[in-house]
Amino acid sequence: MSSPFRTATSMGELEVEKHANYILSVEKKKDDFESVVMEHLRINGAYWGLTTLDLLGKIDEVNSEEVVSWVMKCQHESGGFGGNIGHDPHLLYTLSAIQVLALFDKTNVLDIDKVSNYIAGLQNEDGSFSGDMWGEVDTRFSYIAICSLALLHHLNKINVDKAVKYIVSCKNLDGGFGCTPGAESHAGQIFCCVGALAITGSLHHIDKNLLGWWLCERQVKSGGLNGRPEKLPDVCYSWWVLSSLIIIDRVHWIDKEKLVKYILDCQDKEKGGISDRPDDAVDVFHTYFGVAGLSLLEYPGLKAIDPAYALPVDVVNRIFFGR
Ligand code: GRG
Ligand code: ZN
Repeated sequence: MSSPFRTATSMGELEVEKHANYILSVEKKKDDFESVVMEHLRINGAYWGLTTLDLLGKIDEVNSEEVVSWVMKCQHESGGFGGNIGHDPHLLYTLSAIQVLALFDKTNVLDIDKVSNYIAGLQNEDGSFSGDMWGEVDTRFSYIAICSLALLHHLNKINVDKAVKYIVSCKNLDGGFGCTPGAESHAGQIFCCVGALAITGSLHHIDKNLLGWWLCERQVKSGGLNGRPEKLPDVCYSWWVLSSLIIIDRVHWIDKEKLVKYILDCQDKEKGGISDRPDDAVDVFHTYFGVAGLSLLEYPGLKAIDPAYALPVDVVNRIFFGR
């Protein structure tokens, strides 16, 4: 990969210390606006924040025992996890719980059969997955089920062939994927489908040149990426689009240097944190996607992140290769 960092000084630099302090401070201020808004998805916030800290080399500043004990209190008797203590379980929170435990090498505290039975129980006859007992179906949930079960070494609990068939049925003529069959292609759903196909060894279902073309067209003049045609750029697509391009081996089709500059321009250089667009308010979600995007772009000093599992590569290697 050619280096996107030739003009690093003219682009400014990643404010590593400030972003780490911003994330640590959000964790402490449990009563401010962002925390209240985040109350019902605190476990997702924990995954975004902690993964960012790990990529920045700062995860040791967190008390892992406190986090692990809190995560385990979010588990429901069904085996699934809620977004916070006492909340209803959902696949969205269950993946974050597993990912947070994986970051701390603590998946062994789980009753793996119980969690994986909860996940497998949400597979439908056509191979799709519902997000919870209420039944909404979406390729996001196919990805979450497949990623979670792979991380737990329990993919055999579901019908993988049918799960793949369902995902392929959500493929569109433009090469992209939507949330259900016939739904419009969107970069977020493309990440889910491409990630799930990568994890299950099914990438042959993708027309890489066609999809790569659609994805690289997401780059706009400012260097940022949007999520579908005619939409505004947003730092979070540095993850959804870039991870997909890397998985299908077409990342060299975008201008990496311009994307690095766009992400760096979205930093709050005083207080820390990254926003969706330059000069907007920062939040933990976009700070995670900005740092994860820079990690995918091999920005110096950051840990590498795995584009399919959305976890640092060393964590993924520990899970699959025991090192
Ligand atoms: C582990 C990274 C990771 C993800 C877990 C929840 C999930 C699996 C994936 C979500 C994929 C998804 C649908 C992302 C899109 C999020 C987003 C920015 C939606 C905004 O859509 P619009 O239509 O915005 O409001 P645009 O940008 O199209 O105007
Ligand atoms: Zn966004």
